[in-house]
Amino acid sequence: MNRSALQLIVLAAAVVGAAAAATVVKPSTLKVIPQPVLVQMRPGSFHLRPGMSIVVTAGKPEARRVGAYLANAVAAPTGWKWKVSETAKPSGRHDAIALELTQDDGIPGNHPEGYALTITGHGVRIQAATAAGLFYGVQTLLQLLPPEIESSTLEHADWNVPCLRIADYPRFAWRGLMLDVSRHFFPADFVKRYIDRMARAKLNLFHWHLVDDNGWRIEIKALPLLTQVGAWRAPRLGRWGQSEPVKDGEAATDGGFYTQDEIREVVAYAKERFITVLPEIEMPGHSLAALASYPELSCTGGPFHVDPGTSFYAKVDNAFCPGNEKTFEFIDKVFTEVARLFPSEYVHIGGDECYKGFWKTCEKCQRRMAEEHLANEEELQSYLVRRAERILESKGKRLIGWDEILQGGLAPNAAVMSWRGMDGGIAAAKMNHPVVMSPTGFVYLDYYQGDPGLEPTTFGRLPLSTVYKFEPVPEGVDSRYILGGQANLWTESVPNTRHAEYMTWPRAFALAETLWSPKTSRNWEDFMRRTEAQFERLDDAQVNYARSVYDVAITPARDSSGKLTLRMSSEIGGADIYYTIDGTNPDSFMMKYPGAPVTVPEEVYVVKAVAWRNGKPSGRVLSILMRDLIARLPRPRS
Ligand code: TNX
Repeated sequence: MNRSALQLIVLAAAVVGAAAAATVVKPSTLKVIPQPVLVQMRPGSFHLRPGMSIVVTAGKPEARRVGAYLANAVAAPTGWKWKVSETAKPSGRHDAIALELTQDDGIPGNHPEGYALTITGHGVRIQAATAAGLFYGVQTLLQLLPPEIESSTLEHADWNVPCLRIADYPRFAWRGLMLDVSRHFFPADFVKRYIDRMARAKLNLFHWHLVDDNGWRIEIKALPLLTQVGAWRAPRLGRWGQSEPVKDGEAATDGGFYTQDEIREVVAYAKERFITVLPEIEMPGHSLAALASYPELSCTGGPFHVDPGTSFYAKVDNAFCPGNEKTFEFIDKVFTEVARLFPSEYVHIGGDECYKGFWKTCEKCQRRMAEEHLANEEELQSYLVRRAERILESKGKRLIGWDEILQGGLAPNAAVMSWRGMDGGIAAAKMNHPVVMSPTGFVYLDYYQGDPGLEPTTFGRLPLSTVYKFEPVPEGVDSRYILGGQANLWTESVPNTRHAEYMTWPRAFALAETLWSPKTSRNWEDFMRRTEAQFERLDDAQVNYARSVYDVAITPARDSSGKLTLRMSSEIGGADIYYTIDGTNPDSFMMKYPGAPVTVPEEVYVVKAVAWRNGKPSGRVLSILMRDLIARLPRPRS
């Protein structure tokens, strides 16, 4: 039995013992995400009032800040002014919210992020060994309040919280979410709101993908062209990847960047929410925005344009030249400023999808390979990553990169973020390197979350239920090397902030639960019940989210006799699917999908389907032309 399982049992025994007299109500009445480790409902409730006090452990500014955060969260919708005060032992107080920093045995599992939340008829008590633990207790408390807590308009609040005891701590220390701000730029205010929502879900790592081929988004004072040139591109409205190349003399008007002041603000804002900001500075590939600014760092010399969403891979040189010493001077300058701006232990150097074709014909690269006895271009990439690691280490940082940094040999102390499945992570863990699992098949938030016939154009497929099956620790791997997991929102097909939210929620709820809650507590139906409750909270918070779970998805196939069959599904439980093949709109009087694939004649022009639940349509009507369904069939092998 592993240590945390043992701790859980010891803890469960302690809590159950202490509460022997209490009536145990099923925890399924709560709507908290991620599911806490242990919940014990008790009879009664505690009434919240405008003039209450938050009492925190004396002499601990970090606890005071958590108290202020709670007071602000409650003030936003209610106008209540809860005062924060200090005392040596907050937990004795009646009629207050006590936030107690303590090393007592009652703290769940010796986990640095653990907390115990106790609500009685007399008050609320959160105990934790760290301010982070207190903060997570506050997050749970906020989720016990009605959805209106998320609103920013003044409400008349008459709020009770149920008596209970919760003991809780995370399964993984790295609970990440990545936002790509290069493919599309999102302003700092939005980034803060994004961080707010992460905090609610107890996610604690914000990976900021700050540079790529399509825009350099971080001010580097020693290299001003990065933002004067690299942050701007020609505007395009067409489909990403099919845009027209930049024309001669065309103005680069689309883009933006964060000033260092804005970066510091976001980092501080995240810190108040116990979220680490991990900056990513991509190299050696995905670097067209940097090369448009400083073309002398490429093998071919340019000139280059910041890419506006064309198909340029392998046609335009977008990698730094590792044969050129100036490349390393550039990296040093960038990392000097990045290391000062971000307190995070790690800096992410990208490392993925580097096209190495131009290195093959570059004199400097070939000379470097001969001098350094590098057998191939993969090893040349490794050479660059190792030097990047030494530069970072000289500035007190550690390196993390996408799993391609394994090609040609892993840098000595590097951590690996595994995106092309889990294999890279498994290989790195077996070499005793730290790993963050972030596989496309489970956590790529840029993929379609419902039927492509209903969703804004993108690619891939990642329904909510698949995210909920994410398991970061593969069999046979020592779990000590798996720091945790992360979902990634790449934004090629995400042109605005509303859509960034739509792609994130509710899938990031599923992510949060897989990374925080015990593996054994996973329960899709219960998760959906709680997710539906979270939708109301997001409505109040005016955060966009996808309701794709209520829609129908259709998967075509051919049966053994070659006939076309359609499988129809809805992710939400308890739904019936109705469909038509005559072009009319489906309702509950139309054909009911029998639960197994149906055969449909190919002369049909259009198929329409909708899910019904509780006597009403639950989602949107999916309408697909037969020829588009046929185009979805796997191509026969020739
Ligand atoms: C691969 S994941 C990439 C990104 C793209 C993404 C689209 C990774 C390390 N590289 O540059 O945006 O696919 O899904």
